[in-house]
Amino acid sequence: MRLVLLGPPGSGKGTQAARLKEYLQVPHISTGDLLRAEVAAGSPLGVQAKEVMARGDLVSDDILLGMLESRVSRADTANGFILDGYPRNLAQADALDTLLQKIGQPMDYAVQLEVPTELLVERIAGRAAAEGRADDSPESVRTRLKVYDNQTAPVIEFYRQHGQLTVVDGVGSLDEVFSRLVEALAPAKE
Ligand code: B4P
Repeated sequence: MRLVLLGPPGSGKGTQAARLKEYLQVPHISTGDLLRAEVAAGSPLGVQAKEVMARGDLVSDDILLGMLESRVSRADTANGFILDGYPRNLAQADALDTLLQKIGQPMDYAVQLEVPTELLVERIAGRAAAEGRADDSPESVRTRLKVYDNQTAPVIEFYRQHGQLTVVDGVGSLDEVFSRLVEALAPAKE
């Protein structure tokens, strides 16, 4: 099962991917988590990414693709993976297509979590208070939402045109959203 989770910041991608990995028994690959690990380790890549992430902008496509290629080539992805946070623009969507063709593992699902903007802002404010993530400041959140509208929203259209898009309502409790995802993915689980 190869699944891409799409949606704006705060739509619940990371939250639901953490649950879906248990259900589908495939690894959860979050490009945000991979980048935050590089930042925490102080690697040259992390040093480059830190400022960009704190501003709420996208880290360069080359860095992301290199990171993704090396993660996807690990043995634990033999039965698939859940990709969270990638692709975030059309160039990344094309690069992912090429990568999956190269490894002979086509995409099964692109799932969009749909959540209204007011609720996104509310959820991220909640996380800012609880966890203090560097990119959850109001200014950075405004940038992330703008970047999403300008660069990531076209990716939704890309998957719609390829006939791979499934839209899931992301409003509700964690359990409610998870149940909808399970229902949407049920045919693939059988
Ligand atoms: P990410 O880590 O992907 O951050 P995100 O979009 O905010 O999503 P996340 O998964 O963390 O949050 P979620 O909605 O689950 O990216 C961070 C940065 O990394 C980017 O801005 C960029 O700089 C860089 N980056 C990552 N990938 C990149 C790429 N491909 N190319 C370039 N740059 C890249 O959760 C948010 C909050 O909502 C949580 O507190 C959660 O508890 C809450 N929540 C979720 N579901 C809820 C629900 N149903 N009800 C109530 N609260 C809920």
